[in-house]
Amino acid sequence: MLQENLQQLKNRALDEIKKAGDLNQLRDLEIRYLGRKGELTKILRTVGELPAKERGRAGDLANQVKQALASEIGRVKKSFGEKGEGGVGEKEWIDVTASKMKDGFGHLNPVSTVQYELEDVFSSMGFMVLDGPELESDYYNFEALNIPSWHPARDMQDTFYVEGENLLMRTQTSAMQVRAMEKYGAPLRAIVPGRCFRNEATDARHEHTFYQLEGFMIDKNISFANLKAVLEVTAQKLYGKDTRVRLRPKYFPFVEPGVNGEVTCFLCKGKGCRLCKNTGWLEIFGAGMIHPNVLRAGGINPEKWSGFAFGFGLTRLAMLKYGIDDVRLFCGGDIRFLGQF
Ligand code: FA5
Repeated sequence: MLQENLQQLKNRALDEIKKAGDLNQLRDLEIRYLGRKGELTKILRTVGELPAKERGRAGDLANQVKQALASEIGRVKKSFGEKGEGGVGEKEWIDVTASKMKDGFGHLNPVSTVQYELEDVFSSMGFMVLDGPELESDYYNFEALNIPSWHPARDMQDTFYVEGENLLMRTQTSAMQVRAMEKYGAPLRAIVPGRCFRNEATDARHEHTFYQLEGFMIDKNISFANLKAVLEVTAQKLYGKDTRVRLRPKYFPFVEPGVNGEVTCFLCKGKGCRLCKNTGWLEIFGAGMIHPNVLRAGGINPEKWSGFAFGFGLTRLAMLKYGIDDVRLFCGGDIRFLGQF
């Protein structure tokens, strides 16, 4: 009797497995026959109630049926493409011809693009590229640069101070001059791109956070002519070979003499336009011969060595290059602004 029941159940189950149209139907069958409360499981449970001499054969048969059904369900599942958890199931598939989703790839910030261009130019002239701390000591940012605490020049570069620590957010990459001299001595050629901070009323040309690129060269017999030559090569690489450099006197306490550096306006080629306010020149850096006091602070003998230093407003260079008319856009966090470059 039990034998007959088992045989019938097996035939019925195999027939239904054959007819199953998808994985879900198969899983239902698996539960219906082999599950904890499944039909076959119920029969298996009754085996124990049979008289002892029938029990062995009935148990063997029930197990054979169980294995046959399990293996058939497994085989058909495979043919439906079930790959286990995390795999590609029967309803999932990969369309290799589909176009990729609209991408969200980023790109270099315009300031980085200009920075890397300048790094290439200066590396080709033997300058190291250095990095320095944004949280700087009063000493390296001011004192060592010939700007003692009483000096009026401090008023031009107010910043954010850490109370009681003698630390501040650096106002200029010039803060790396003495650090580099202490570490590398003379001769020395280095540039320092980096972020600077100032506490000042913001407007279209002034932000609390902006980028500069400092450079300095110290060697025997370095003169103003070397400064002009290096900056002219740089300007020509940036803006074309007809670009000229104009130097006009400007006071910075850490250079003597000091200058404001202008280059031929790349838009109008010097004729005068809106960008250069009809002067034909664009002011892009401050520079000068390193003051003897600064060389001394860096442990370098000014009787033996001389050098020049310059500082570009990197953010300003990016603004000029890409025609950006408001510096505040860089810190505005509006992705539509960056997406334009
Ligand atoms: C300096 O910072 C000097 N350290 C430059 C220097 C280096 C002179 C070496 C001599 C020798 P200045 O304060 O002018 O100089 O700033 C240099 C450039 O930084 C400016 O021309 C401008 O492009 C940029 N800059 C200064 N303040 C801001 C600001 N608040 N927002 C955006 N850019 C600024």
